[in-house]
Amino acid sequence: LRRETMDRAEERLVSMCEERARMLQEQFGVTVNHVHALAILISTFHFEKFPSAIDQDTFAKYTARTSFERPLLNGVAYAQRIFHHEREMFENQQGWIMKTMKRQAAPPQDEYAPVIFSQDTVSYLARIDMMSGEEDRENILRARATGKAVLTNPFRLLGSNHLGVVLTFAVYRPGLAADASVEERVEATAGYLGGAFDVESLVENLLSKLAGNQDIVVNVYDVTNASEPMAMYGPQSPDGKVSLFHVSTLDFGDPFRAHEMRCRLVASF
Ligand code: WA2
Repeated sequence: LRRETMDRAEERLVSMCEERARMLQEQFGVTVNHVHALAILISTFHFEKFPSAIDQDTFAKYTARTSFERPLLNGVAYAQRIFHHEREMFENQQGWIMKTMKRQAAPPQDEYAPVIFSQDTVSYLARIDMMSGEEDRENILRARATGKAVLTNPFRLLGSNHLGVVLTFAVYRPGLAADASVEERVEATAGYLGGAFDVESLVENLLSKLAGNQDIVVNVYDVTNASEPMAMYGPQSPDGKVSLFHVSTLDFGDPFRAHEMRCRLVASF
């Protein structure tokens, strides 16, 4: 009888964990696809039209109206690639000076990525050189070399201080071949479109709507380095005795990274 109870509980845990993992992966996927389409929108209406058909107001309006397509992002922004020799002219044209993530004047660098368009929900990103943050900088370099969606480590986001990950797509100048080399991609890079998955609050909101939510404890980890899993979501320390445990793999669309969901059943059964 005891064996049977355990078997049934285990079955329930596996199905609840798989349901949550598939739902989270699905929402990640649709969000990544929509940000990809936004990157193409920028290249089409900002770079292939003269003068550009996008300014801060149109970007803010369009991204607010389409935010339902990106349920796990707290907002999107576009950062323009600026070389050091262009900086003075750029700042004069914009009428503002770029700043670092720590809100200081940006020190001289070979190149910069100041945010020129932002959704109102992340207006605090405006004017910030995204290359001044370690995680964002790594994402920018990998995004433009690959032409694919890239994700950062989990880290504390600007604004909310919530645990999350940043998604970045490179925006290329028109005419880049589909089979372009890394050098050609870097050369043709015009800017970066991205946003942050606020995992701490938006995943919580997603999971809280599911039946049986009180009976299961969910953690999500970045396990890119298998020996050093990085916490991405969920309570820090396991509470109480762990009787049943299940791991579901997650695919968030960045082949460089690996993620997994770890579930524990907590209710008495
Ligand atoms: N977006 C939102 N919150 C953040 C953040 C970010 N990056 N970085 C730290 N907190 C404009 O890669 C280009 C968005 C980065 C895109």
